[in-house]
Amino acid sequence: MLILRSAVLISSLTLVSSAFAVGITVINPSFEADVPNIGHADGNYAQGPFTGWIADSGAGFWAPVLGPNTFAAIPDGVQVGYTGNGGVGAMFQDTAEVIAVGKTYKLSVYLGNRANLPSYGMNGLGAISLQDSLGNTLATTGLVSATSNQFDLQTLYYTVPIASPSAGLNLRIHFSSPGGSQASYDQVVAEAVPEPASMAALGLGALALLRRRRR
Ligand SMILES: [Ca+2]
Repeated sequence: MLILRSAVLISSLTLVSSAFAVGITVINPSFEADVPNIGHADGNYAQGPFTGWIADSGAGFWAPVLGPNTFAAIPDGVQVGYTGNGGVGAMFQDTAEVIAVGKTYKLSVYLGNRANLPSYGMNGLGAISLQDSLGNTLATTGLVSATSNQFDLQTLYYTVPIASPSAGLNLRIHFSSPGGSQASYDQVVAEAVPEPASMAALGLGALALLRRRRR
């Protein structure tokens, strides 16, 4: 009987854990909201700020012509974001999430490596970061690149430590490429996930309930 109850408890906790992951709204997460206005054989593009994102002149979004020159496929829709176009490029979005001590944040995004970058003298490096709204980096992939001609999923976690100077500021999603690089991005997903401390508290609470029932 105890074994059965423990199994029920563990599966309940697993359910609680996934139910407690709270989505953080990302505006224009798939880069489909606007129409690119600069013509290019590999796919039209737009540079600078666009819906939901603050981008410098080395970043924006584009609509790749799928195939061996760009990508075999893209994760979602027909457009993707990009950073770097010869020079450095960066874009970011400040979410409505207020950074709180003890919370864990998860960011996932598909990173793309356009196949014909070497023919432009470029590589596919990009960095995916969680920052606070003052631009302090909380967590970063560092410079990474995807498999040529495709998008690979990148995932970042960050748990806010006690006495974090970022507490109370907004959570920022930040993408960048150094000079001589270009990276593409699609399907940005941000979540707050339960931290181990509160999961342990939930576990203790469930255990207390179980003990009371057994009496
Ligand atoms: Ca898209």
